[in-house]
Amino acid sequence: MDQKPQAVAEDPAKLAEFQARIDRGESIEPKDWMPERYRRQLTRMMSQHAHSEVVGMLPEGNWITRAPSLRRKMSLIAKVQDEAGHGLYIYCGAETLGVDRADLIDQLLDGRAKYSSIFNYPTLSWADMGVIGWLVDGAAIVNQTVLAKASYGPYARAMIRICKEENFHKRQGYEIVATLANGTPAQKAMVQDAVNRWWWPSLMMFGPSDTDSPNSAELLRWKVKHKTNDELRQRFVNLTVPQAAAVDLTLPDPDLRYDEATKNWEFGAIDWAEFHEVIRGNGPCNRERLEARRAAHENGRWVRDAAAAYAAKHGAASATNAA
Ligand code: BYC
Repeated sequence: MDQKPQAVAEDPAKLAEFQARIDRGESIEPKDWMPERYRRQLTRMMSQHAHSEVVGMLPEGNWITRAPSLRRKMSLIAKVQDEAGHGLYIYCGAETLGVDRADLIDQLLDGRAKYSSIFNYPTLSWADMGVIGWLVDGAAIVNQTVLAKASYGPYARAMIRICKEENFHKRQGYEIVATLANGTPAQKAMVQDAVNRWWWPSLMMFGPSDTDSPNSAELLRWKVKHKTNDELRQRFVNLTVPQAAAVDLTLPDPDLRYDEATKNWEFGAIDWAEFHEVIRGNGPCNRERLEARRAAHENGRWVRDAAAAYAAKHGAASATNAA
């Protein structure tokens, strides 16, 4: 995204006061003074997050017409609709930083902005709907529960509501997984295959390892992040291993083992070359996802135009009535 670090000379006294507010655990609100770099980091993170929610509708939206029952279809529609809502809350939150949502969306559509790597993988079977809810929303909850304490008020408040909805998403996913895992041998094989494909990309959602995460130190100092990428990834693995065992599914990692000393599930090496390829735009579905978003944006143009015309007319009418 076009938010690269640039040196902005800040008043040292204001900077010190800002850091003191952060250190006291105060919430930073839109009209408060903030360093330009804080504003840019928040804009980068929140816009990427909003884009991820909206692009994240595509892999699951793909299965709405093929849900195996009315109940499953209703849940999936509700979930995908929730993701649209999450995108809207976070775009609204990002706008409090003084950016225009239309510009952020342009950055997504012309390929300048990032969105979560996870949504560049294909959804090949119905079991993927269960596994996305369980693993992808599960990973998102681990990350977002901590972001709900982020120092920027509008972001933290959006996360509180979003996490409540993500919990429903995770449950609906795990229920699908448990049903298939207890089903016929073919259903069990289908869900195991989905777990095998989604496990490693889910671990990549937490971002590069701490030794290779250029933004973490600053975000931790400003208490946007409260935990590092590796700490959150470890927490997710620790929570998920017993959930897999409970439904008799295996995780595709021969190095997975419990360490009594640390009380952590140690896991094998992540393929960072794959992660970097995906975030460079070369994942299995990057092109398809952006094309689908561009088409949706173009097809929605008449709605935006109609809303703008209505607002202009309505605004003109209220101005006349008030006069
Ligand atoms: N994918 O310095 P780092 C959902 C980038 S949607 C792509 O560690 P940071 C859901 C990173 O942006 C949930 N890019 O960065 C929706 C940076 O690049 P730039 C989405 C990634 O910010 C529908 C570079 O790598 N959640 O739940 O300290 C259906 C270096 O990284 C990724 C969020 O967006 C990635 N996975 O930490 C179902 C959470 N990881 O910008 C579910 C909000 C890293 O410098 N974001 N990069 O060019 C965050 O918590 C943090 O931004 C991250 C990265 C942990 C993702």
